[in-house]
Amino acid sequence: MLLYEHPGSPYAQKVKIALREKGVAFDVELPKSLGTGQVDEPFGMTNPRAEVPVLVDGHTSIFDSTIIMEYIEERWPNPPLLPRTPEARAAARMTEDVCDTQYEAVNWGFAEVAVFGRANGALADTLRAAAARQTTVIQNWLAVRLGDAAWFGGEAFGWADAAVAPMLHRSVLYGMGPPPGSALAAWYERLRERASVAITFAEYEAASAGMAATIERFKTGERLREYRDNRLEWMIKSGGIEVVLAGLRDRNIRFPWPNDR
Ligand SMILES: N[C@@H](CCC(=O)N[C@@H](CS)C(=O)NCC(=O)O)C(=O)O
Repeated sequence: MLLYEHPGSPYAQKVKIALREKGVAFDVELPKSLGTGQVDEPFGMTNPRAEVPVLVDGHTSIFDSTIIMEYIEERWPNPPLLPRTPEARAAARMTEDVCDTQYEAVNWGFAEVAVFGRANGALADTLRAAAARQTTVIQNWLAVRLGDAAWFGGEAFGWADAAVAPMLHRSVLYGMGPPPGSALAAWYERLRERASVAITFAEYEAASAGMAATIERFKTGERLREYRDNRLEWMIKSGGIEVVLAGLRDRNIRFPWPNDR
């Protein structure tokens, strides 16, 4: 079992938490071409979008973290991560979908400013403030879904917890965590204690230490940030269309496959 990944990818983190919950052993590989959009090495052949994660299981390779989650659940049913009833399963999938689309885009947009330095001055303030407001909206939505349960699916850790984990963790690292003393903050404390999560977060933190060189590559255009669907939408709706235009001018962003650039 091989997982093409980047330890910082929240989608890869979700999948690693699921594999670890199931007790499935796997190797990890960081594709050399990640961030270029190139599809001409073994990794690229597995995903025309040139995105991680990709799970390779023998002759089968699967891209997109949600499809990988489905595969993991079907291939290793025990312990189950999805709850039993159709209603609860749909609820878990909706939580995952919001995390993968709207929530991830907010964290990504914040990082474009705070980590990758794509905006300064008033524009940076606007984008940071938008990220903070939207984070609160999404965390309030999550707090209602969690209620007073231990986990998003009720008594047992599961699918939705694995999906929320990397997103909320990123918010905390960016200083936008849930209010102290809230049920969501207590969930986060419980979450961090879980072995599957603790290892995955530790790998992310270890990789973050070497980020400076990577950030430079994205400035020079040696690497191209992928401005895709929800991320592109976030930048525009939050007031950052100038960031997109500058990225096109400086040729250090890319749009998703298929494209001519
Ligand atoms: N919908 C995909 C999104 C995956 C994705 O966007 N991965 C990012 C890393 S977080 C990536 O590999 N980007 C490639 C790039 O930036 O060139 C999934 O759920 O797996």
